[in-house]
Amino acid sequence: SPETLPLFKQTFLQTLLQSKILTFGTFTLKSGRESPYFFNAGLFNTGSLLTSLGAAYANTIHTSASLPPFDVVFGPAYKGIPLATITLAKLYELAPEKYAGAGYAFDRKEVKDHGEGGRMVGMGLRGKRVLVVDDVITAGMAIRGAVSAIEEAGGMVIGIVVALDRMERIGGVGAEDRKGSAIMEIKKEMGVEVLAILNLDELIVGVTDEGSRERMLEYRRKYGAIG
Ligand code: OMP
Repeated sequence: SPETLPLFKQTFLQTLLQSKILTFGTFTLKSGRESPYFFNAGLFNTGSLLTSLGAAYANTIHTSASLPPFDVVFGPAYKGIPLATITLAKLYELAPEKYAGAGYAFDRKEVKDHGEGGRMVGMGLRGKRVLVVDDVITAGMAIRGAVSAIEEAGGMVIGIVVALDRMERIGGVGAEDRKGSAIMEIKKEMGVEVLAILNLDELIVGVTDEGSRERMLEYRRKYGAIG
């Protein structure tokens, strides 16, 4: 039942359902898979929703026992930019002493050739431990790009936090050769911690509509990561 989830996850899930950020139906993903549910982070477009989202990221980060210390919260352009800023502001509210010195940064899509120039905005990354904040990881392409940009700027990625881990096997519609998820591969390959506010298993626990839950279970049997 939903009551087995930590309170902040229950609250977050209720917000997702009420605002239709999490919706049920038939959706074609980037991978070509037909998913019975979709998470649309673009709908966090009010002050109230943005505040709940920031609180959920901040709680996930602050209560993690495995995430190493960090100096900068980084959000990849464009969707990661409001995520990084609201998350750092909410972390500061949770524990002002702990996060007083932490900064935020983001990248530009195009390199600026005038004024202060460069690709990065916000706290400098050189020699800093960086936590990346993003929305959804499916195949992990967007995240890999962000990690290279941070390393080029002299930063060291220590972790990644996303709103939703779909826990899917890597590949397209017929990819039965791979067993792990993008998040599992990123953890192994890059040696960084990857956290999610919610994952598919938790969504399934929290979704009370029988039909939607049944279709999510079926989807998990078909495309769920193993291991
Ligand atoms: P990767 O860059 O391949 O990891 O895919 C992440 C992207 O998938 C997101 O930035 C979205 O464009 C898209 N997406 C969602 O936003 N929500 C979902 O529930 C599923 C997807 C998706 O297409 O897999």
